[in-house]
Amino acid sequence: MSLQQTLKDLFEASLTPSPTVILFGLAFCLLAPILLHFLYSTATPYTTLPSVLLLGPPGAGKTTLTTLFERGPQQSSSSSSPVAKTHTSQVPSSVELSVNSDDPSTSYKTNLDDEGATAKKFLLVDTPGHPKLRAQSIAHLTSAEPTIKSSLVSDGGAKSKIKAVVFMVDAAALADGDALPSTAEYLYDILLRLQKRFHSRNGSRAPASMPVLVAANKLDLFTALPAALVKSNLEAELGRIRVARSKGLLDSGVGQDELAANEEGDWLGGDGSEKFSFAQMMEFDVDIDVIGGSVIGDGPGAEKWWKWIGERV
Ligand SMILES: Nc1nc2c(ncn2[C@@H]2O[C@H](COP(=O)(O)OP(=O)(O)OP(=O)(O)O)[C@@H](O)[C@H]2O)c(=O)[nH]1
Ligand SMILES: [Mg+2]
Repeated sequence: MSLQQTLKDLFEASLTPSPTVILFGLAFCLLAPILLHFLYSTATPYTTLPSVLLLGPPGAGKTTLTTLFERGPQQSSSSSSPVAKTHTSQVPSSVELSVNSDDPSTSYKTNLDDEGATAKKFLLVDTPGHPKLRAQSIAHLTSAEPTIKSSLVSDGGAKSKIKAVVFMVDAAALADGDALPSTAEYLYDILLRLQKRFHSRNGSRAPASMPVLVAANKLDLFTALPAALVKSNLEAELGRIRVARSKGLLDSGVGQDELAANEEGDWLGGDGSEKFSFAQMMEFDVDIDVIGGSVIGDGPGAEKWWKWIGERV
């Protein structure tokens, strides 16, 4: 009886206009959204996954690699083909993959659930290589905190932080020289973006370093260039492009002062030396590795790339 009475009194008091009730009501209305916001915003970092951006010219094998990694765990048990038939990509797509967080060198074919290993999830974002669609893919790299927006990622609203870039090239196509200029041009634009990103860091808070893997694909073909030659050919071509671009500016009548100002932005690599090498990009926290492999056929396989990715997500 007394409990009922107290409840009744409380209820009546809460309905009677009094300063205390109004104050409580106001405080609740104002604080609840703020509290909810903080709860939500601190919880999100744990739900967004790190991502790895897969770039490269058309036909390099990006989509083939994506399907290989995606089907990896099922593939060991007698499936007919580890990779899907691909066609020219027109929109980016991403797949959720997981590496063994204790041992990144565990094969992508291993089913981590069966092994009882701790899995670390990440997104592999496959992009189209067509020149008209490149700008969109590269744009993700510019911001100080490079992120992939939700349109690429299946869970709406979330942004995913880019942890590494894989630039895939067709080592067989590079062998006949025709593909070299366009491939190097694409890589030049990517590296220049990363260099600008380094310059645009605000204050002393430098952006985290960005590892780049140049994946020399199709080494199953006997015509393919070995990884070391892919590296030196690309470096030589990148050197030519940077000289050509700065000459183009000189010829177009841009004054020396303007050129000096521009060089900050358009000259790839640190010093003014004639020869370009990937090592020069270390100055901008861009660490480049070149590793050969193959997605299909009887070649070195894709395990080394998987390990490289696993160590960086
Ligand atoms: N021989 C050989 N062929 C490969 C290898 N990887 C991919 N290919 C073939 O290369 C062709 C192009 O592969 P895709 O994965 O569609 O190329 P992509 O990089 O996604 O191309 P875009 O979507 O146009 O940017 C396909 O016919 C693949 O079968 C490889 O390791 N060796
Ligand atoms: Mg594709």
